[in-house]
Amino acid sequence: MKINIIFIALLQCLFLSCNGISKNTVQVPEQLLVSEGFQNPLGFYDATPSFSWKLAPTVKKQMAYAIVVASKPELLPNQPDIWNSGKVTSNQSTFVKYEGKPLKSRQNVFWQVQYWDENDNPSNWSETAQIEMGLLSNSNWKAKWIKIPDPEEWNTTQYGTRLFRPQYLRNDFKLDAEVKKARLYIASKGVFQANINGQKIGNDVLTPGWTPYHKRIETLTYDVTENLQNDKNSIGIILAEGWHSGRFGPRRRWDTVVAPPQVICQLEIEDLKGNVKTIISDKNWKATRKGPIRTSGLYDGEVYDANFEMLNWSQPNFDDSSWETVETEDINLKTQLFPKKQAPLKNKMELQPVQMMQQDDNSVLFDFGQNMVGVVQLNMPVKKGDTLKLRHGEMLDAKGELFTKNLGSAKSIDYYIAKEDKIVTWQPTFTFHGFRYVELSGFNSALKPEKSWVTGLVQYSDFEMEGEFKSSNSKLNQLHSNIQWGLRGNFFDVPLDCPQRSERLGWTGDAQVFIPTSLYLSDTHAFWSAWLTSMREEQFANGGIPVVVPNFTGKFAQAGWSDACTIVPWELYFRTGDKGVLEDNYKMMKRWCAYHTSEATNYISHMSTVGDWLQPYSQQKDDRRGDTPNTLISTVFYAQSVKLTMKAAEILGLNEDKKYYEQLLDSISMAFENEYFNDEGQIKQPYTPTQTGYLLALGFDILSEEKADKAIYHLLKEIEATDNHLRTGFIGTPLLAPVLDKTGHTDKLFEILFKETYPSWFYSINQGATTMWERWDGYTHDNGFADRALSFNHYAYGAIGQWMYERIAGIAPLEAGYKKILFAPMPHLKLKEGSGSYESQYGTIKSSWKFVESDFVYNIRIPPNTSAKIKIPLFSKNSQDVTLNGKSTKFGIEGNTLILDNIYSGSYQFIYKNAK
Ligand code: RAM
Repeated sequence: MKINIIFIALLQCLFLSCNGISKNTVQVPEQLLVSEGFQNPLGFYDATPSFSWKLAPTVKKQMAYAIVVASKPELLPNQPDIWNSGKVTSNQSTFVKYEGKPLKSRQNVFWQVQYWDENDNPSNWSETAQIEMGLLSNSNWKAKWIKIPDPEEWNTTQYGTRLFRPQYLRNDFKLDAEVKKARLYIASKGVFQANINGQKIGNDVLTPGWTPYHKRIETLTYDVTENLQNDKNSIGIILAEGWHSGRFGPRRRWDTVVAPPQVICQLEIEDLKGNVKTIISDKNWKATRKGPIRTSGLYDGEVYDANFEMLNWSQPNFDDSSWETVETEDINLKTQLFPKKQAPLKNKMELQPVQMMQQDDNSVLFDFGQNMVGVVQLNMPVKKGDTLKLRHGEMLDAKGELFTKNLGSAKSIDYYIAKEDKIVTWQPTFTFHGFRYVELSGFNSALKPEKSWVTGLVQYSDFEMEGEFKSSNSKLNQLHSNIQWGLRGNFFDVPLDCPQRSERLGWTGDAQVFIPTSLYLSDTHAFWSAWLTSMREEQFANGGIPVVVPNFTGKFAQAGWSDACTIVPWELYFRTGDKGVLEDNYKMMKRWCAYHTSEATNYISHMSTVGDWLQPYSQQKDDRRGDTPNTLISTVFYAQSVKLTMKAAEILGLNEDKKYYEQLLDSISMAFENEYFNDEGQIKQPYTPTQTGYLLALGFDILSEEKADKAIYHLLKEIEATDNHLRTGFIGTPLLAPVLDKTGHTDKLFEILFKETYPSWFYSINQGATTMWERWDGYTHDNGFADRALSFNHYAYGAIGQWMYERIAGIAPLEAGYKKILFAPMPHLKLKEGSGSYESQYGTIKSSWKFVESDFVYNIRIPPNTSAKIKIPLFSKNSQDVTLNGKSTKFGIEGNTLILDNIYSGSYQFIYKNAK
């Protein structure tokens, strides 16, 4: 036996050394990312990127790192000609700033990283990652904007607005040398799809996306090396309205004078000898409006007529002599062309219908079982002359027919007109819809419809949905799923309020309440950061921030909404640890605070506000506005914006600023307390006391401790007066959980959260919600549809997700970016188990608990290079009842919790005997 063991050990030894692995070798860093989470980006935007990597799960801590950057992979790691950080003693493994010369347009660099673990043992160098820059300056563009000449008279839509028929633009060129590398740089005012030699370029949709076009238009970069061929080549672009032209946004729904779409592109082709040939959009291009996509708009849908198909139109040898010569326009220096700062929209998932209901001979209704956003792909037999019609809707009416009233003026109808008998596979290209049901009509009545005819293509910005949440309560799990779908449906290049009606705008208020939840659910760092760029560009000269970004509403700011400009940067920094977010946005935050000050008298703000939007049972004339006094709301947000700017100043080391904001915050808080609260901690006359009024004051910590203690009592009274139901709208609802939790009233919170009656989260679920709704009672089985505010995909009330992760699962950041994690689950008797997982910058964080008979079993996972504080409820006074990984451990006690602090990476199990 002994001999055997020795023999096996010998073998193992041999095996390990053969592979060059010795016991002490530290595993290499993995998942090398730059800036806001980009992996080997092509066409990158950031000339001074930051670097992040993950350590192997077995490592506790990083003691030091080294980064090398070179112009060629073969120079790594020993001859980095671009930048060498040297060995830096630091535990920082995320967002380490590059300190070499700013990277230039088109520059291609390669990098590696190495780290030293807690015993100062070095890892090997990582694999090589790379960055290729896009075109960073307008001066890099030789191309011109092109478009088809305007018609003598515009066709119009039924609303009298100009109809910009999709343009097909093409150009032929010749190559006489073998291609080494080719890049297509492209952008549009409108949305485009590019093709080379008959092949579609890229698999993204509605590019380039949506920014304040008058300031900045995003450019995409594609590697098209493989698409080119010797001799004759052809490039073709389809260009449609998108967000830029046509019917979009409140004013433009009816506006007639909007500029037509334009496109610009530059194809740079390097041959084996290093010669570069550049094909640009210019006067040599030809264009037509007579292509198969007859019309396409974001609100109204797309009409595709196959009779207009132009075989091989983006291939060489196509006869374009009947096409028009394009009009060109020079680049306007005011409008910046800049690489896209986030991943584009993509088809991210496919849904099959769960049910099919034939309505008559040639009309059938499909139910995808899930309210979703994107388009329907058809895969079905067609006969020449068929006009297939796809109508989209989120709900069915009492007769079981498609309900479309809530779409406003958005038609959301797609058509496919067949030119021959065949099996067609088709989907619209330049539109999107919010729907659960689709009605298909116009097919040959001899056919028996099949579910396989339609597939729902779910589209959203290309990020991963990594967060996981589970509990023993199925409605809570459904709520989590609804919140996820709210995110999928509305994170559509910018954070939208809703994806279906004739609105679909980047409402700031909705965004600021939802950002923490969104970051639990998904890797949306770059998404948010890109949106903040647009927000900075939209800031008014007086420091005001519009209520929607990009701005479509006009030149005014509103408290609680425009404050997104301080809340979003702060949350994004705190949850990712990326200081760059604060650096980029600090100036905007400061200017916003100054604007707030200009709207205040004696520290009480008179800035207008949307109010506690859609508070149930509002007594106001416009009942979408809640009862909480406007100036109370505005002053609270004034204080909150000042506080976050103060915190940002502290992180950025701006001490003078920090002091200034500290004092300002004190003055606002004092004025606020005097103005709105009496000695008993009650909202005083003539102001109307509301749940939201108390929640804002307590949630943002504006009251003195003494008043806050008293105010809780009045908040509870307000809640009891409504039979423990919420009476809060968009800005009050997100604060219910944090306030009741931090003041120790979790029983009350669970009661509100688990309510089945109106208004509550579960109430909408009981009415069939598969997404978050704009109103809790948007539809009810008893009364049908509400009168207005009828979006069935509005993520704002999904803000409760943050608390579900923090306290039901038990995962929260204690230090920025989860460098230190707080595990503090709150097992409530309404639940038997709860668990969650979060993909942090350092690796996966897991927390899961359950009751096993009378024991409380709790498992956590702490990723490398972080530490954690663990709080477990003190079920019995006897902390001896708890074991950690099978051994008894010494815990501290804080109030009603057992505490274990400064725990490093690894997996741990706690068992608490006799917890129930
Ligand atoms: C609505 C939007 C949005 C809300 C504003 C005030 O039209 O849907 O959700 O923030 O108004």
